[in-house]
Amino acid sequence: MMMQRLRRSEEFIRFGCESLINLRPNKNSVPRSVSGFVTHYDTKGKLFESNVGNHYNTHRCLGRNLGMLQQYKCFGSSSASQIERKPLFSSLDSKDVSSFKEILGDKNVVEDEERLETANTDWMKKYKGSSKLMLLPKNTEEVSQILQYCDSRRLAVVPQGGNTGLVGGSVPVFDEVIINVGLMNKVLAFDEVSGVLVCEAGCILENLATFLDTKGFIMPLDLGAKGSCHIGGNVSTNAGGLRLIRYGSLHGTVLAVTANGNVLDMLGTLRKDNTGYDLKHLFIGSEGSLGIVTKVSILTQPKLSSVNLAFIACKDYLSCQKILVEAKKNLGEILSAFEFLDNNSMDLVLNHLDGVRNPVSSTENFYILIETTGSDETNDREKLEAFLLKSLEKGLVSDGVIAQDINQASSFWRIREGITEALQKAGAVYKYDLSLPVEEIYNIVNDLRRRLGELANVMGYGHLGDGNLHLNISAADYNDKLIGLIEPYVYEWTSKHRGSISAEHGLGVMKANEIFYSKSPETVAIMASIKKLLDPKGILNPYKVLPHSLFSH
Ligand code: FAD
Ligand code: 2HG
Ligand code: ZN
Repeated sequence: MMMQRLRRSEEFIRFGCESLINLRPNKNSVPRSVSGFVTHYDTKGKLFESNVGNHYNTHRCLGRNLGMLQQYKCFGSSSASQIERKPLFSSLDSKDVSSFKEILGDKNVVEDEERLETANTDWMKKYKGSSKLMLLPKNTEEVSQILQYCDSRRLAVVPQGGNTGLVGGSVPVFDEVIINVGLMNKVLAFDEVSGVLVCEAGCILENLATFLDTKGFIMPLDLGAKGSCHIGGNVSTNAGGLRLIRYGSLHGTVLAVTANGNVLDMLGTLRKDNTGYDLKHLFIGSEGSLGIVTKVSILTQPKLSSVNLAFIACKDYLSCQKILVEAKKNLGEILSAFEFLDNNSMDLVLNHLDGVRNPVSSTENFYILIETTGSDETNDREKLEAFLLKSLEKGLVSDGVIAQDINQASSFWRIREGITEALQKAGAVYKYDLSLPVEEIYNIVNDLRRRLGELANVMGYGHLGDGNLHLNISAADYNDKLIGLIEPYVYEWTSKHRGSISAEHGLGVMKANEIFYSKSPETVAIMASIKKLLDPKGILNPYKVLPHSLFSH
């Protein structure tokens, strides 16, 4: 009877698919042309020009360098709204530029204003520094030489990858020298027996995926920014993404990184190596505050022949939770993604992205994407179908479709992966990336909705299978009233429920001062000691990750 119901509704469609994974939106899904705004301040820190993009006229950005005042106002941060440029850092002079040219050659020392404008501005166009120099090293040795020089002159630096970070970590706060590793983009080795890939840090994630595809392998991580982000940036942020539920975090998959100042060569390809402390883990997720990752060795996975993707609708959050529990039990060995979005997120995508439509016929409160990856086409497909039928029978699912070809699968993924882009287009966005117990995840969305009322549109979506909520608040503009209602409320709420205020995006400049909501003072003190050990002069990505007050000298 249930099968008849499905056939009648024509919602669940049988399909066999060789490899959807390759045909997910594979063009750069990171638009570089998101309309933004630029706000300038005069030397007294007074706003004198607010420009650009339609609805942004009255906006202020979350982070801004206040010119000669050498202060940085963070509207997005409740506890420390002003950051001072540390006077102990030197200012760049012409001798420095000449020295860098000697190391890198003229071409790779960038002073061009237009290129610097781009490199100084983050993907969201919220954070903007005023660096006068970008360096483009070509190998580890050059990175080492640059860092040694900067250290000797006490010039602050910002390591930069694809600049897709969402917490203001990849751009300068003041005049830090940008070190972009984009020219270090070679695949160095691939072992088809072990699946270990060794490559330079500046390889674009999607290029690595394309390379591996020719070898019959896949990367263990995948994210919406894959067309721009670098593997070095991924390692440095410990990026999570869409497949963490299946392949685990980069702490498990990255075998070694090489970090600089002094060259720490930890580029092993062994899966097992218990000779003392495993220092590479310090560089995974340290957001460029301890060293520059120049090479990565990563365990990749064989590409399996059967990938299936379902897009389903649910009435309530409790049903989403139950489906997750059931999916882990019934699809465990083939489950490769479990993502969710609420109806506000769906509406946003439908309103702001071209060519997107809701694949299910009815509007519901929640939508879930379930992807399976396995090696038995018939069995895997039947398994997923049976699972969905059972969920429908139990009343957990109200509607759903299984992609019947690669284009459909791409269009389903486009909805989930397109939310960040749609948010950018919608106006000002306040972004929170939280880990919470799964049963609590939607309570914070509801609480915040009640708290903000008509002032803003609150969206909840994310990696439900990993307990990771992306809480996004979309509003007409950035304003102090709204931020005062959101922060520290969101951080306190998260802390009370023993969650993390940064599940996968890092702390950057946005949350450096908020670390205590998720880490004890003792833990932070040890982190600060490690920072002092590896970066005694504090030149690597200052003002990021750790509270500014810890590094006043
Ligand atoms: P950047 O943004 O350039 O830098 C990020 C941080 O790493 C900075 O602190 C920088 O200083 C440091 N860094 C960069 N390269 C190096 C290096 N070689 N050595 C040392 N430090 C370095 N993130 C997720 O976790 N999951 C997602 O699903 C996800 N989806 C996204 C979707 C979109 C549309 C966008 C725009 C972003 C998304 N992100 C996601 C955030 C971002 O893409 C990731 O954090 C990514 O790992 C950043 O890589 P990047 O090369 O762009 O690094
Ligand atoms: C995602 O999962 C990314 O889509 C971005 O981590 C989340 O925009 C966001 O808040
Ligand atoms: Zn995410």
